[in-house]
Amino acid sequence: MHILGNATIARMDAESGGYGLMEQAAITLDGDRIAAIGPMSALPPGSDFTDLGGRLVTPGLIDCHTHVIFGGDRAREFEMRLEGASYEDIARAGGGILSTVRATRAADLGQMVASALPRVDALLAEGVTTLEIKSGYGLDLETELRMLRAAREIGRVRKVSVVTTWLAAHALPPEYAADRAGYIRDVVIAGMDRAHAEGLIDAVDGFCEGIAFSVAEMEAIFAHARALGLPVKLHAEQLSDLGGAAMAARHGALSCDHIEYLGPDGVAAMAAAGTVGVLLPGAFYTLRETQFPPIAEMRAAGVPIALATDCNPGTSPLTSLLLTLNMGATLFRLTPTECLTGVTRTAARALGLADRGVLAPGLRADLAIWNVTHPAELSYRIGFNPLHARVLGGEFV
Ligand code: DI6
Ligand code: FE
Repeated sequence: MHILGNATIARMDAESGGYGLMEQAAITLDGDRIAAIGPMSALPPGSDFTDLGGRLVTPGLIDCHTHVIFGGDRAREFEMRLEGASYEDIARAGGGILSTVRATRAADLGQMVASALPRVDALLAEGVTTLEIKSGYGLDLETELRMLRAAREIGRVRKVSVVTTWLAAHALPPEYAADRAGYIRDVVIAGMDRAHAEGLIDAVDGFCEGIAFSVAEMEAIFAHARALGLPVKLHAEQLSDLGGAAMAARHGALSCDHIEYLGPDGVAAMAAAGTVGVLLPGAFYTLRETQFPPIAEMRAAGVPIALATDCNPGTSPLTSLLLTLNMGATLFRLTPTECLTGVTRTAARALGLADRGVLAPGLRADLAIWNVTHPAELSYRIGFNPLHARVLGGEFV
């Protein structure tokens, strides 16, 4: 048993509906689990005692939507846009998502891991203990599989739990431009079978948009995923309201992500299914989007709200979950309680993980310990990292 005492503990439990704050408290760890949480006065001082000096303890943070593995970068494209180039100019110069696909295909597994690690390390340095990583920049069978193997490898070489998502339905590669059905059959479905057989897939995702895959195409992909017993989630209503979120909710989706253009039917369907709405303020900011996600409607209907970085080279080159909290508050007017809940309890739910995201006896001992006294400070500051330490599965890292 290891007791962490003299702490302010934000349990983030559903019962409190907020931070579930306890001052002058202690948390007892037993192996990789939380054994007890209570007032200092009630806990007998154990042999293994760490005095946290009044620091704040929260659940380890969870980034539930990232594309952190990719080849190359798009900085030059960013520069060209600011110098006045159009999207077409950039495409002609070899830019856009297909430039990332070319660079990702050219990377072997070691290169994929090595180029992702600085981004992963930036997230871990801010208290992340669970990280979702998607495929989707290979768009051929071997590269999509390699991306998920690289994701698993990141979970071995770093102290973090990695959750993998099959996102072969991200874009149509040029070699299949005239054969959408062929791509879905040969890569999205055949690859899903192979990756699943290798134990590489924790969930299946897709980009449902005019420029990507239709609601009908995604529905067929989801039917296959569900037949394999895999949970689904969707990039939905990011640029337009196609009705993807309602379809995903009918398939029991864990989450629908982006959802700036989500309409009333989508909100109702997500509420009925208990589907989490994952808001991605980094993409909203980068694209200078003006359409806000329907947050008041989601609150009224009881759709749980999560926040994530969407770390990707095109629309959200963001590797800070703390800045994401601040953007959630400042851009979306979420309360600091909603922001922190969105990267703990609700983010865990968006990944289908019932053993974390909350501090309670029996759950995983994944903690973030902060040099602040009140949790609102985590959303309030801009570009400041007050992390003192992370605890992953009961181990200080
Ligand atoms: N939504 C996005 O904003 C990114 N992918 C997605 O599904 C864009 C990806 C890129 O431009 O690299
Ligand atoms: Fe995304």
